[in-house]
Amino acid sequence: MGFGVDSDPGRTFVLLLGSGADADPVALALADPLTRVTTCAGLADATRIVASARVDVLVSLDRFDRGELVALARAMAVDAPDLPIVVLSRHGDALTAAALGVFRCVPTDAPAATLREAVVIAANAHRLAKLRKQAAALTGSNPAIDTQPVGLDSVLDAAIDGLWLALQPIVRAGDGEVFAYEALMRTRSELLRSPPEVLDAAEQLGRVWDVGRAVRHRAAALAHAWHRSALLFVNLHPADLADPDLHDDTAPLAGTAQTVVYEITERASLERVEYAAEGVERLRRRGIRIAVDDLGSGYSGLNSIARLEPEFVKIDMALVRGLDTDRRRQKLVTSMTSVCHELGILVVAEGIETMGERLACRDAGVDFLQGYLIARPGPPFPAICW
Ligand code: G
Ligand code: MN
Repeated sequence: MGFGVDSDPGRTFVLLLGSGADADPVALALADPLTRVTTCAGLADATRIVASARVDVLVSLDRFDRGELVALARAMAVDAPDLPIVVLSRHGDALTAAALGVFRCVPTDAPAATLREAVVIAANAHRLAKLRKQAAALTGSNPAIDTQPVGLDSVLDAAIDGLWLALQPIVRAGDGEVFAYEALMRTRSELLRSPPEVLDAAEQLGRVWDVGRAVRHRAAALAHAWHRSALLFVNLHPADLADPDLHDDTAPLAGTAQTVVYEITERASLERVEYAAEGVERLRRRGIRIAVDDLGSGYSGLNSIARLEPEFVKIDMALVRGLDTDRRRQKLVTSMTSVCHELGILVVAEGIETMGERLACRDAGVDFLQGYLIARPGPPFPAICW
């Protein structure tokens, strides 16, 4: 097997990273009359081949060293920004792909057809990128956007730039009146689509504060235009509690303490976050209220309630799901709610999708309801639909 020249437009040249043998099972699975596969073992070989021969798609085997893959992805982002990298990974998730700035991740145990399909899509993307460059040259427009390195930092920058807040109403269980809206992070980014993907990327880069600041900046713009009595619930990452900007009197949202409730999730361990309790205390001194989010999602029981003494708790949708048909869940939610009430804490049930769940929440004594049944998150201000 070997590499051809550009006069072979119908063919796809794949460089398989992490394999010393052309008889590698993955190489055999990929090769067909139109797909040429060449193998190479390490970073140095890969860089040399990419520089000297035609390569349309890089495929990295699970055993290709992760550190070398990161180094290669960084180098390719500069030297060959249009060259797609497909990564075989035990955790074939979009996040890994975005984090490495690679084109796509395929789970190691996926069928061969899935990998072949990813390679075909990658090869087409590569063709398209080349054609767009030719078109740009032809029309005299500037193709700079295609040639910028796509490191994780710039992926995150783009996600933060395109960040917006969807609102989801929280209504009173008794009369269905809007009590508050939760601001939910959304992004227009292609690579980091969901909030957890944005936050995971930010965590990897040590840039969680940048995301939190952007969220609060957008939330402040909303809060200042607020002509409603409703409260605004804003999600905090535990690390945000140590951000000086959160506590700065001149920072966004600082002037709207009475309107804002910060949600702190139960999912993360607060013990690992230095200054968490102190951070909450500082917020409270400024009159900001706290909600413990995702209660019952599995992590720390009632511990965070004791530590944070929140004004609200939000019962996780995993507990709400099927509440009307599951006696154990009903007992649990009823007991949780009554303990919270004894502590002076108001209870929100989130993720309500059916009328049965809504009625069961009311029967359990829950104070406020949130979920698709009532309204999906949307641009300000989504209408209630029940
Ligand atoms: O962790 P937190 O509770 O802040 O996350 C809320 C997430 O749940 C948001 O992304 C929101 O879009 C989603 N969500 C809101 N209401 C519902 C619902 O009724 N069903 C489901 N499945 N998801 C919901
Ligand atoms: Mn939340």
